[in-house]
Amino acid sequence: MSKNNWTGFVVCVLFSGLIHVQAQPSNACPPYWIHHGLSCYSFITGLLSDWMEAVTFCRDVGAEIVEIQTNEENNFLKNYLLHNHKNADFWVGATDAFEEGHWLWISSQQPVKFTDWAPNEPYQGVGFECMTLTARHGFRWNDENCNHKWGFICKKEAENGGPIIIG
Ligand SMILES: [Ca+2]
Ligand SMILES: [Ca+2]
Repeated sequence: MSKNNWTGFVVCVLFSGLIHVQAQPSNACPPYWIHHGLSCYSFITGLLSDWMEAVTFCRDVGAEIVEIQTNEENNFLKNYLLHNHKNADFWVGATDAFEEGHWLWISSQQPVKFTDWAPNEPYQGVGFECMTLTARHGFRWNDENCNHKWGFICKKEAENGGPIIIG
């Protein structure tokens, strides 16, 4: 690498770092919400709720119960729970209450496409219409009786979460 190329490389790396820092502003999420990608997440553990209460709570705070769209987002949630809340299950926003076996994300009404069901799940069928991330299987997915009381995860868009173009 010539001296000029090397200088360009260093400047490029520094510039990338600058963009990365500015794409994650500290005010993107409210206090106690976790910023990841373009979203903010709140892991509610102090208010054990049935699934419908969890849906309502998230809407009341201007969010939605979490909808998991990608493997990358799913891994973020699993890793966060494994490091911070490893002994309890958490409600997420999918249900097959409308048609047994047809799982929908409640916030967007879209069918669940990407999946990460735990071994032998979904298992119980009728009467088990709501989804948890289950601690028993490293926070992979489980169909659960909607009346159980668990913590839950709310999600909303981050403020200024998109990349900022400099220059
Ligand atoms: Ca079911
Ligand atoms: Ca199950």
